[in-house]
Amino acid sequence: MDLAQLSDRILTGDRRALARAITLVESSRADHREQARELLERLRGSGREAIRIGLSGTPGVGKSTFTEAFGMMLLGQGLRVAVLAVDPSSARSGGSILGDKTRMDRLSREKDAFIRPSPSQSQLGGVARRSREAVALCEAAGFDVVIIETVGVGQSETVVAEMSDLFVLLLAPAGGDELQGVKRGIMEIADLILINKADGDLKATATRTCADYAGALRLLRKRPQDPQGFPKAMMVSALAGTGLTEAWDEMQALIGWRREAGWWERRRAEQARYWFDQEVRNALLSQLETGTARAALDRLGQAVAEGRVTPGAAAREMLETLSGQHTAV
Ligand SMILES: Nc1nc2c(ncn2[C@@H]2O[C@H](COP(=O)(O)OP(=O)(O)OP(=O)(O)O)[C@@H](O)[C@H]2O)c(=O)[nH]1
Ligand SMILES: [Mg+2]
Repeated sequence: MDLAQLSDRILTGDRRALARAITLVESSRADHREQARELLERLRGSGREAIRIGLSGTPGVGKSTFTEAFGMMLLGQGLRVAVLAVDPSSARSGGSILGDKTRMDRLSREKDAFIRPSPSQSQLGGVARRSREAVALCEAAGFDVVIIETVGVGQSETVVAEMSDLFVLLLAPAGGDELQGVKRGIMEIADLILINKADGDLKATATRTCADYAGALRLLRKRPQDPQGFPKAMMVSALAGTGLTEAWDEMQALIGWRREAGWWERRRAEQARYWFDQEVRNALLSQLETGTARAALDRLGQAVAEGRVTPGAAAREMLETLSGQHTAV
């Protein structure tokens, strides 16, 4: 199949073509990169826009269960849903792929849903680009909602937030008054905090946890991209299916307001700039990975260590070496 055919089939919403295209953007082979770029360029003009929801939470908080229940609810409203996982730690990805497949088995059988596990690669930069391009492909394929799931272990939340319109943090009910060690930076990027497992014995604890977070959110600096009452903390039960439509209503209210106020477009424009910047940086860094560059680094590093040349002069020579070589982005 050539790129024109592949792009046509993606535009008709063909999930197999979409899966194939994602495999293409995940490849690091130079000829595949070239094709991936051309494909994305072809699809750029599709004019389709999904609601991109970033979803993060610690292992076991219920991300998969929530995604399945929330996804099924969206399908029930006649929407098409894609789920992409971003998992920067290669050690985890094997297990979580299997886990997600089994836990999202209802959603994965639906023809209006598409589920794609994380590309297995340990470097966050590489995963980020592939995921962002996969999101773009899902949009072109006409999905209404794209859920980008990541396990909350550190930097990956920020990366996911940079490719999302909305960032949702999933938390578990917790006793005591400590805020589950949620980093301030993560709180600051959340648009909606959902306390999951608000059912059975955990209901009372969930109510307290929710109140704690609502209070903590009110103490944060007001963000210009939020209407009154946001960011918000709410209770859900992915297992019992409660609070899901309410959460979706809030997301839509937030999105509606941001569209009206111009924040939606502004944010997307900022994100495009951010990713451009990242691409340039990554490409420059990758120039250090070639054989010639490594040899020069070794040679000059040795010279610096032996005091034969200053670090500054050696760095300058290194950059001259680099500017003499060409590396593909
Ligand atoms: N009581 C209750 N249990 C839940 C709820 N949602 C998820 N669980 C349970 O919590 C456990 C973990 O759920 P998962 O959906 O696998 O959590 P996850 O965040 O995807 O976990 P990782 O993929 O390992 O990061 C499972 O045993 C679920 O059945 C809920 O709303 N209520
Ligand atoms: Mg999971």
